[in-house]
Amino acid sequence: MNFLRALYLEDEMSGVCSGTQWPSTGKGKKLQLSSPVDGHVFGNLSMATSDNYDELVECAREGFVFWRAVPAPERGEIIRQIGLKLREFKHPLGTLISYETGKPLQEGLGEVQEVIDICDYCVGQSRMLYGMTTVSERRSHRLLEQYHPLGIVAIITAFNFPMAVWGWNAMIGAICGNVSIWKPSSKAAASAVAMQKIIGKVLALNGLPEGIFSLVIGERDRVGKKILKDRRIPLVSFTGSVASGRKAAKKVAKRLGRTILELGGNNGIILTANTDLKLAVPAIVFGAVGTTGQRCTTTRRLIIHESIYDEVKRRLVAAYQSLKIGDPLQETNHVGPLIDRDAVATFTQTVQTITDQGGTILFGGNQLTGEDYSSGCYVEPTLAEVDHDLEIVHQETFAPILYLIRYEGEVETAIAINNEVSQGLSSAIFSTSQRETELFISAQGSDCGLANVNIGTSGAEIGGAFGGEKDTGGGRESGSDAWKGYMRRQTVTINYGTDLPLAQGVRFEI
Ligand code: UN1
Repeated sequence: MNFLRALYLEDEMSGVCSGTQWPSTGKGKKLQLSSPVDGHVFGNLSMATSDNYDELVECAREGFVFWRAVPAPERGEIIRQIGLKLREFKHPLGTLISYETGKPLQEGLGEVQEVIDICDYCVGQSRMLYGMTTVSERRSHRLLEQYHPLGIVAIITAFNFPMAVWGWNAMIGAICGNVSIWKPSSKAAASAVAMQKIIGKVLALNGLPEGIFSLVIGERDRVGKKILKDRRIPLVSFTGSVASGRKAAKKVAKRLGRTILELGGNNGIILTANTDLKLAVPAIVFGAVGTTGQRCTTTRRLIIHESIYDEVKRRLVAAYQSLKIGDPLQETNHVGPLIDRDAVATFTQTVQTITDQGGTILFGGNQLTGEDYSSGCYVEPTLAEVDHDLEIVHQETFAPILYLIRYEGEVETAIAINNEVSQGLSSAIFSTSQRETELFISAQGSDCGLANVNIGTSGAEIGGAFGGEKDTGGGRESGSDAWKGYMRRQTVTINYGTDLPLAQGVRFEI
C-alpha cells in the first residue's frame, strides 16, 4: 500500500479541512475506510461534527472576501500549479481511486487526467470570463453585462467519480472567484482526503489564506442537510441519484438558493441497420462495463435494428465471455468489483426483477464467489433481452446490466424508444447514414444533454458542457460556458451625459 503513504494518508484521518489545516473533529463519528477490491480496512476517519461544519463555513466566508479580490488570471495561476502538482501525483492518486472504488487502474488514472485537463482548461478560461456591452436607448448612456462570483459553492459528489466531478466544480468555481466546500461520498472519503492534501501543498506554497478550498466529510443527515438549508451557501452542485437529487433540490429551492444537478442517466445507444459493428461493439462493451456499470453515463439500453439484432447479440455474448473480472489494479482485468455489498444486493434483485417482468438473461446475472472475490463485491457483467417498455428497463440500476431491445422500421422508432425514459443524460447512435445521424442530433432527435455519433455514451471530454435533461436535473458542469452557472450576472447602465433621460421616454419633472 505504498500509494497511501505517497499521498500522505495515515491510518487515522480527519474529515475536515479548511485548505491546509485539519481541525480536530472531536466527537465526530468514526468511519472505517475499506476497499471493495479485497475487503480490507485501510484506515479510519473521524467525521465532521456540526460545530466543525459551522467553523468551516465561517472560514470560507472570510476566504471568499480575499479570493474574490484576486484578479481572475492570478486565480488561474494557482489552478495551473494545482494541475502541475496533480501530474506529479497522478499514479498514486489513480491507484487510490482504483483501490477505493474498484474501477480499473486505467480508469483511475484517466480520472486524475480528467482533473488535470480541467485545470489546464481553467487556466485559459480564467482570462475569458467575458461580459458584453450593448447599446442604450438613451443618449450618452451605455449598457453592459458582467459576471461576479457568487460566494461559497457546496460540491456534493458521489463515489463513482471521487475526484473528477469535484475537479469540474471546484476549478471552474475557483477561477470565477468562488470558494468551495466539498462534501464527498463517505464511500470514497480517502480519495477526497488525498486530493485535499495534494492541493494543500500548492495553497501553502503560495501563502493563501484558509477557506478557499474546504473539505467536509460528514453524515448526510447532519452535514448534508445543513448545507442544503444554509443561506450562507448560494450554490449547491449536487451529483447523485434522481431520488436524492429531487430531495436536495427541494430543500435548496425553499431558501431560493441555486442548484446544479447532475443526477441519474438511463443511456441508450441506437444501432441502425447501417451500423459499423467494428466501432460499435467495443464502444458498447466499454460503455456498459466501464466503472462496473457505475457511471452516470453508463450504457444501459441498446436499441438494435432487427436486421442486425442476432449478429449484435452473438458478438456481444462473445465479447462478454472474454471479459476478465478481478482485482482492478491488475491491468489484465477489464472489470473490478461494485462499490459495496449493498450494490451487489441491488444487482441481484434487479436480475430477478428482469425475469419476473418477462425479460431473459442472455449472459451473466450472478455474483462471483471464490478466493479472488472474497470481498463479496464482484458480479458478472450481464446482458438481458427485454421489451423496451418493461418497468425495470426505465429505472437506473447502478450495475453492469445491459438491456438489448429490438426495433423494427425507421430510425424514428428507435429515437422514440431512446427518449421514452424519464432520464436524459447521454445517448448515442451508430450509423454510417448521414440522414439517420443528423436526425438523431436534430430537434426531433435525442432529448438528452449528450448526443454522440459513432462513439459510446460514456467518457465525455471536459471541453463540452456536461449534464442532462428531464430527471437528470438540467445542470451543466465542466466546459463550454458552464462557468456562467457559478457566477451572478449583473446588468449595468452608465450615464456619461449631462441630462437624466428616463427609459421608455417617461417624463418626470421636478
Ligand atoms: C459521472 O458518472 O458522474 O463522461 C461522471 C464520463 C465521465 C464522467 C462521468 N467523463 O463518463
